[in-house]
Amino acid sequence: MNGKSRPAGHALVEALIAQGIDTVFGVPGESYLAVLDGFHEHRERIRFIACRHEGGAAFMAEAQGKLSNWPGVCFVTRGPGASNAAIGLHTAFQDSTPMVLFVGQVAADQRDREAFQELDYRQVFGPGTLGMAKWVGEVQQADRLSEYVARAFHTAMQGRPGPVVLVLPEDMLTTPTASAVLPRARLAQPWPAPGALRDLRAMLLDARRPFVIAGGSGWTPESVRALQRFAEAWELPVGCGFRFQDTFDNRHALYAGDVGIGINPKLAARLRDADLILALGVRLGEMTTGGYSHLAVPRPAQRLVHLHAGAEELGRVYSADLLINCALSAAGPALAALEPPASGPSWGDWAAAAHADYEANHVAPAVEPLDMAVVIKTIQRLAPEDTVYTNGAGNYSAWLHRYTRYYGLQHHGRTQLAPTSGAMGYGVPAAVAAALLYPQRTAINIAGDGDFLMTGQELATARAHGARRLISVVVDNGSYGTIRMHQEREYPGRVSGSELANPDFAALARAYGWNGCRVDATEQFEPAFKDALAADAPSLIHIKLATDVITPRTTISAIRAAARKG
Ligand SMILES: Cc1ncc(C[n+]2csc(CCOP(=O)(O)OP(=O)(O)O)c2C)c(N)n1
Repeated sequence: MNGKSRPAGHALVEALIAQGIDTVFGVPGESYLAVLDGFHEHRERIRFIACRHEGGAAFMAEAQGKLSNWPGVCFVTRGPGASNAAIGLHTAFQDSTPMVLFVGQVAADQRDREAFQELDYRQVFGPGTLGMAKWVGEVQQADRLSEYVARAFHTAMQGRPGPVVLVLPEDMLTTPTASAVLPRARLAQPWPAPGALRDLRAMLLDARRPFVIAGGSGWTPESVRALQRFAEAWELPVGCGFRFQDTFDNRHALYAGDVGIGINPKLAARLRDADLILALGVRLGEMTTGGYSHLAVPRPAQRLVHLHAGAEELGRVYSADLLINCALSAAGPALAALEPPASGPSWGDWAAAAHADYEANHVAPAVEPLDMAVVIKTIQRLAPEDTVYTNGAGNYSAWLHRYTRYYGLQHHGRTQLAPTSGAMGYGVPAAVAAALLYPQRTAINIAGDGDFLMTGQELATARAHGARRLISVVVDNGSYGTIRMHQEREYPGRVSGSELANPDFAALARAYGWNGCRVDATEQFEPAFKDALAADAPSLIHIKLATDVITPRTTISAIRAAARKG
């Protein structure tokens, strides 16, 4: 106890400030008025960004977690608010993003009656390895609030990072407490066992075609710098895991491409041909392993070293030859300490060929009248180096993933906000969060027409809170194109449920106080984008793309023709 009594709702805000949080995202509810009052009390030190939908708020907090490498924080009300927020929790779980979701709860004397908006959060949100949260806690006593908040931050960060849910009964929040807040969470950093590093060195010396897949959540700039030194010393080709493309510098001569959806077929072949895979920080999920095909499951043909921050991830799916439990902040320095052989490894040609394949994949065939490869390359040519790129789910993201050269996170921290969970609607709120949290940086969202309208209401949040360097590029093909593509493969010509009738997105943006314009041909894009970069307000560029232009590699008509033949 520190002697100063205040409502627990205020103590909660003080506890967040102690954890280093200066911005939270949420939608208010009558269930946590005492906390909202705490935000008012401490408004000089922490801000509550009121969003337009809890899905948007939860995505923003998830993006905050990715960008800051520290838990993002979201507040939502009981049942309906919590239900809306579920998509952000699921994304944080699949993406291993640290996040704390605070949820209102009915007062203790109303519990278990299915009182108004009552929900059993422990049942709904997990925990479990296939759940939505690492831990669901309920603060029953005001005096124990700081204990719970501290545990929430530790749990979200340690091991494999992820989301935590803290449930706040209404009567607890108004109860006075004199308990002191706890200091900012200090994290335990597991380092690899010395024997493991010796074994890794021996395996590297034995290998003829080694390959590194780097990614996952928790890398720090220093650690990635050291990872690069390790790769250079051993001449190792490096690929980045699905939607962790910003881990290793894509401009580096050892970079081999992204190991995700729409993978360069030559890279997929190279992975299968490798004799040693170092999986560093990635959990080797379905998208990074090409549906568990580049690495056969559970026992890959290649020798496998799996390094991960969460001990529970190791050996969970793959039977690896060497398991290393190591925080990603420690992984780079640990690997950089491995002494390369005196005569130098002899994989230079293998690594150079991997990089040449990546470069060749960057060359795009011309497409008329709207060339998405040119659009993406123009964006990166003109945007500042530390721009944060965001997207949700949809085929449009294939161009972004293929043609953007992400800088390694040693340069500007994370620059890619993209859901490995494949959640549509992620990109707009993620970009809004980036623009509000880092106003000196530019945030650029690329969205599909389907994707955009799932969370487009957050344009209002951006405007309300003064976002400026924020651009959304909506790729409108009049279709839930990804689903259309799958339909044409499985049921050629039988289009069902995947067509969209769209609003005028530019006009919609203007209604929200954004700039808005439309682009129908490639040459119109550059001037429109320059205007958006120079503008003092957020801008939306509405791009019209033919439905047929479905991926950087093929068209709907080609898929349909092939499916009819086959
Ligand atoms: C929240 C959510 N709902 C549904 C899906 C299934 N889904 C994946 S991609 C997609 C279509 C995306 O359409 P659009 O944003 O227009 O992009 P396109 O594929 O046309 O480029 C759908 C419906 C999903 N991934 N997430």
